[in-house]
Amino acid sequence: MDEALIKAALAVLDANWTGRFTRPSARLYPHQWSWDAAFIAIGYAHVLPERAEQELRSLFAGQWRNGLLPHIVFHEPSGDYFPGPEVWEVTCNPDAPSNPPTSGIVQPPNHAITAWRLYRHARDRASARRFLAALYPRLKAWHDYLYRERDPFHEGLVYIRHPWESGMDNAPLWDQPLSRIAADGPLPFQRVDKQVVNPADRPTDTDYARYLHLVALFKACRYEEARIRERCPFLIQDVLFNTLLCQAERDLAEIARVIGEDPEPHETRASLTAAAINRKLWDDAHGLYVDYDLVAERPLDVHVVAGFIPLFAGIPSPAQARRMCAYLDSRSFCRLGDRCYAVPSYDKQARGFSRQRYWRGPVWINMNWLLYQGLQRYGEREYAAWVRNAIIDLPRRYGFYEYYDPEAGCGHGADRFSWTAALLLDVLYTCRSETVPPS
Ligand code: 9WN
Repeated sequence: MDEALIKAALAVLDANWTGRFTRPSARLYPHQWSWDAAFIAIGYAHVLPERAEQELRSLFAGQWRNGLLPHIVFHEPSGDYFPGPEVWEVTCNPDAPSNPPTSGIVQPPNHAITAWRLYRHARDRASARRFLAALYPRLKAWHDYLYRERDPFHEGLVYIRHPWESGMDNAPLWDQPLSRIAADGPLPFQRVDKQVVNPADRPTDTDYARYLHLVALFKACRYEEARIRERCPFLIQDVLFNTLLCQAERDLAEIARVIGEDPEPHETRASLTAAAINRKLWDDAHGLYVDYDLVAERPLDVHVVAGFIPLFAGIPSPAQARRMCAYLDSRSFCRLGDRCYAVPSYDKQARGFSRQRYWRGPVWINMNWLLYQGLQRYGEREYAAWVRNAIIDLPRRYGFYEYYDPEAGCGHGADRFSWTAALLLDVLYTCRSETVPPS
């Protein structure tokens, strides 16, 4: 067991802990982000369970009355970040809280997954059950919001309406749908991100102009979903988002069971979503899942690591899973034994692959953590071990970065990045001990 590495990971989390929540990274992301909070709490579960609970409580303090869980909660006025609350102006919608200020979009729903893990790892089950009972109505309202507002055809597939909602901000997935938005002229705003990390790695100014165009549209619609849906040029049924929702519904059913609520509606929705992912998002020609563009009414033929994440929720059949593993183990992603850190975020053979640019090729620890669990679930031991090695080796050799070059290994983006530290802790602890008490 690597005590020094555990200590180093905890030091990163301590440095980013504010007493109420954990910043993803102190300089680049000084507020609380939604899916980061859930990943971070997974790491805390092993060492600081009270902090894990606090992390989720703080996040849900920003939940809207209609159930929307915002992608950023601005607990503290300090901290340079663009776009801040004055850009989002969410209080034009009566469902948004005025305090704490929040953004007006969401991120992938991994929160019930975390809550269920906290319970499974808890030493004090009675106290963990009380925590679950308090959180359950909020988690339920969050999922209800998604199925009610974001699934207009009642397919079991919810849409995202901004690239930031995917968590994979400038993945090549969005190039085509975003090209529908005209973005000319100089930017009327100052980007802070380009002063903190290498601007060449970040999304371009044109990307940002399009991101901001969407925010302006949401404000013009006063964040009313029906109006947004009518006018938004970007509506995508995303594989990763729906996969996490499916697993989150399964875990919410487990939570419901433990606290004496009805698990059945959650199980029904999980099955509906799993079936819809298989029916509509499976790409049989290549052996992975792809997103669906609701505006153009066609699949997005772009192969990213998210296309393999349905393994995490047990969605593919064993035959599909074998095909997915063969594709992972190819020149497009990372062949077992090659000089390559598993697994790049984008097809290495595709046009526009980059080893350094955000979500356009580098290795992200959160995606590999999800993949690792998925490969284990399907008994793909060898490839799972290969992914696990990357999750441990990259931070050990190069530090706790936001993402890594899949060939050279070196880190990019924000340093002292919280979910890298937290998910590394999870991998080290779950292997060491099987400390999970029997349920
Ligand atoms: C916008 C905080 C977030 C992550 C996202 C990551 C990046 C923000 C940005 O940082 O996005 O939400 O400013 O680039 O892409 O996954 O949640 O770590």
